Amino acid sequence: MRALKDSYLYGIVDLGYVKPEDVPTMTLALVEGGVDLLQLRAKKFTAAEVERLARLMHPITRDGGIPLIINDHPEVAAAVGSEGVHVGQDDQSVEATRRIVGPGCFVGKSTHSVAQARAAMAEGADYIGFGPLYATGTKPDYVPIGLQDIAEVNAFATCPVFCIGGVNPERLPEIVGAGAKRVVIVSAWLQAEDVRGEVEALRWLKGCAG
Ligand code: TZP
Ligand code: MG
Repeated sequence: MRALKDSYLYGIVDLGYVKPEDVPTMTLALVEGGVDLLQLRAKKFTAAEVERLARLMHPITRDGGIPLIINDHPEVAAAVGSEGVHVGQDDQSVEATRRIVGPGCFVGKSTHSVAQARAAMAEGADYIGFGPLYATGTKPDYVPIGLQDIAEVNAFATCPVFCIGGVNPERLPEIVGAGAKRVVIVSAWLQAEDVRGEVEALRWLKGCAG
């Protein structure tokens, strides 16, 4: 199973872009393309439906040797035995989340500023998302934070930092140039004609580690 510290490309099966019936094929395409982590994000769905979808995804991610991460629903993560769970600034704390999922499940947290990144690390998050770097239709209410703080956050980071929000192949070189080591990509992959090929094309990021 891929370790967080060896993870650079993080994909999300976001039900804002993927129909429920297409979840297994999209999951397979992202896994075969070479994502290191995969999240299920289904904002408008019930916990029961999230659990059903997670149970479809989990055998595929497991066969691919990569962690499945459940957004927003620690009870679902605990029920399906996913490797990770992801919480936002308005969700329960990392500690409260850990009490639900247990020690075998890592906890990631969204952050939108340097101060929030520091706080999430102090709180014991296993990784953080940092963004949105650019304006994005996937999270339309959020103000983009730009690229200027990426290097600072990576410099003090005590856990992996995944830059998120408007990341796409055209922008990746400038994002890496600003100090990013790891990224989350949502719509650029989910809307691609050739999902596998688009993930594969960004595998070079893994070689930039160090
Ligand atoms: N958190 C911060 S930005 C974002 C989330 C979930 C959405 C990223 O999606 P996209 O389509 O890659 O901009
Ligand atoms: Mg949330």
